[in-house]
Amino acid sequence: MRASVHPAVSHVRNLGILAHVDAGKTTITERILYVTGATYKRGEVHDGTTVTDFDSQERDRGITIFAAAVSCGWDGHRVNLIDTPGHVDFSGEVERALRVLDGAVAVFDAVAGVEPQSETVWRQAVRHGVPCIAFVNKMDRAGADLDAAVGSIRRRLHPVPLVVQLPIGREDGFTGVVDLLRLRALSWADGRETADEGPVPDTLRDEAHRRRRLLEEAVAELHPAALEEFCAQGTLSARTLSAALRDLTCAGDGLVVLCGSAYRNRGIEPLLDAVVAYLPSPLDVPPVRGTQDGAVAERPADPAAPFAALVFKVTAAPTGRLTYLRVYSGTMRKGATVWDAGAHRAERIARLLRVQADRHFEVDVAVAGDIVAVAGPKAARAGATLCEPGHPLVLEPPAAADPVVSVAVEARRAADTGRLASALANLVEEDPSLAVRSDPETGQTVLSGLGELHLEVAVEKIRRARGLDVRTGPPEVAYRETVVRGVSGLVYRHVKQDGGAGQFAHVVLDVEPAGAEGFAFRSAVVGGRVPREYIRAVEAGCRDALAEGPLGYPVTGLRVTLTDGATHPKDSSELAFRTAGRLGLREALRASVMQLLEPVAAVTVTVPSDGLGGVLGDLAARRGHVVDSAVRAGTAVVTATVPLAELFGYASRLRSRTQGRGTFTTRPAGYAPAPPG
Ligand SMILES: Nc1nc2c(ncn2[C@@H]2O[C@H](COP(=O)(O)OP(=O)(O)OP(=O)(O)O)[C@@H](O)[C@H]2O)c(=O)[nH]1
Ligand SMILES: [Mg+2]
Repeated sequence: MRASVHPAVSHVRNLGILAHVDAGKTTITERILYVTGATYKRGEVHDGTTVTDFDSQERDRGITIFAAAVSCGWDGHRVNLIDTPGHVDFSGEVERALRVLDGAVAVFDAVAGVEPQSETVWRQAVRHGVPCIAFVNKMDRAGADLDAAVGSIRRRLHPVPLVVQLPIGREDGFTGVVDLLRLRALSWADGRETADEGPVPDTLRDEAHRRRRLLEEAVAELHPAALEEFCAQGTLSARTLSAALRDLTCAGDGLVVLCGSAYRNRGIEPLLDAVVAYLPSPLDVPPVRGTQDGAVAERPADPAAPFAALVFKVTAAPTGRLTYLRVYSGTMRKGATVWDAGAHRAERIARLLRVQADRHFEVDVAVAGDIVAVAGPKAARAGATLCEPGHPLVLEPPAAADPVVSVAVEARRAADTGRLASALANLVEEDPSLAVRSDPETGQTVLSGLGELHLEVAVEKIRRARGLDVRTGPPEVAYRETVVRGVSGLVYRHVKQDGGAGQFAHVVLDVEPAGAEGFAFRSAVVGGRVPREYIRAVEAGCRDALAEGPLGYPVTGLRVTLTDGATHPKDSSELAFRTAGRLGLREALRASVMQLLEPVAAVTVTVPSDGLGGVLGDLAARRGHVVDSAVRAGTAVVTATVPLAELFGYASRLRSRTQGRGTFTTRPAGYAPAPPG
């Protein structure tokens, strides 16, 4: 790997590999590293030997969980790649990666075409304005069909596909591609590592020319300069085509489509050529924008400009903290002091590292366009901007989705409680789409995230990395109780007169339901029969009684009126009245009709409209109450209130019912009567 050579910024490509789970992103990354000479061995996902799936859980599960950065050289360019996870539970990783990338390769399965998560990551890329090219992978599989895959891309994602290759051979017999720009055949014979280039096979010549023509027409329609040449000459040169494809890609006006079989190492070199030819360099994307003293400021991707970098990832391993940065402008040197503009804190860059998955190579400088890791910063979080001390700038942090799924976590050994707390704090620091809170009512520590697998992986990480014995379970639901029918004129006398200082307090209470109001107290005592300080003591006593009602839960939704009372000249005290308030209300509640309440969440579910019936049925089975449902442009949005106790497992259920297309958000929505029993 040419780690220390610094190519010009125009010769850098920062790109992500994005797709649905299992489309072959990690395999493509692995082949890219192999083809560019960055590795000497071809690793396989199923053997657990790839460079980017280096985490022990990734190897065991055969999926990517964490976005891993690698870099390699191709045709005089440096290609910095981030292999992202495809599983929807890890979309937070994809979001953070997209924030710092200039371009992406969207991978599709040649048999399945556009899959649910391909739609999600496609939309994420569009939202971030990240230009994409497409790679239709697994052309060797039975049922692989480039045209069908392109058709589904057009239908589902709505770009204008610009197919630049024609496959040679089908399925198991897929051996190479015709490059429609140069009209040359590239083939990868079994056992050969590199492509053989030759003339287009006779059997494919007519088809290749026909498709070249289609490509020229499609490009001419989108690109004014190409249209001019096309009108003047009736055709487009390879050079014009290539330049136009680059413009169309960077502007997001067309989608260059290539194909291959990563597993068989076929089609990787042309993919790298396309990355270099069509995807933008850091200079080709708009200057990064941030705020400086409240005003919007731009920084050019220029090594001579003031330094500014965005922290997009932090790993807080016990062996040391690494901060991953995308440098947007300027130059950062080892040993420098930088400024965390959001937190108003200086940080020192002790070491600068170029990242190759789990390996790191020390370098002395990083310049605009680079993605590097640094050791030294102690507090900068994901989303922080590090910049030159004299030129503060705050860049917009990556958006984090709200956690929707929760699990209670507890150390099996009480002695581990402290270690568990610090491990959880580190988890959240590394992955801002996780959240930890301790529930004051149930006493539980609750970990929340984007899905059940997300939480399972997070907890397993603690088990493996820290050797902690952790138990998980459904979070306990915090029930309440309320008054449905109260009592009036309840008399309570608190009298203790056994010599010494006695206690005397006499109260008369009315209790009524108060709906949404938590607790209201007033006094209707006339004639000063109970002095004001004692009335306050009665109120405090009533509040004490709310901690646990006759059903065993905190009490809410009631109004208490002190209607009368009596004092004793010697034995009355605030303490006595407080006790009377507490015991009096307790007795009053026992005499009242009480109702158990459970917490409910407002759930908003978004599904393709054909999944609406299933979603409504499932919500009903969970005792959900639909508040609103609307269908627009093929998408149904349902809002319902659902008891929290019924939401455990909903994320997985919704996904399996909707083939992963359904998403939902939740927020607390108060309490509702719980069914008896
Ligand atoms: N037949 C065939 N299988 C492939 C090809 N590319 C990848 N695979 C297999 O598909 C499976 C998934 O590949 P990965 O590279 O892990 O896919 P991924 O997109 O990284 O998956 P996640 O990171 O979990 O989302 C593995 O078993 C690969 O060996 C291909 O071109 N042809
Ligand atoms: Mg992967």
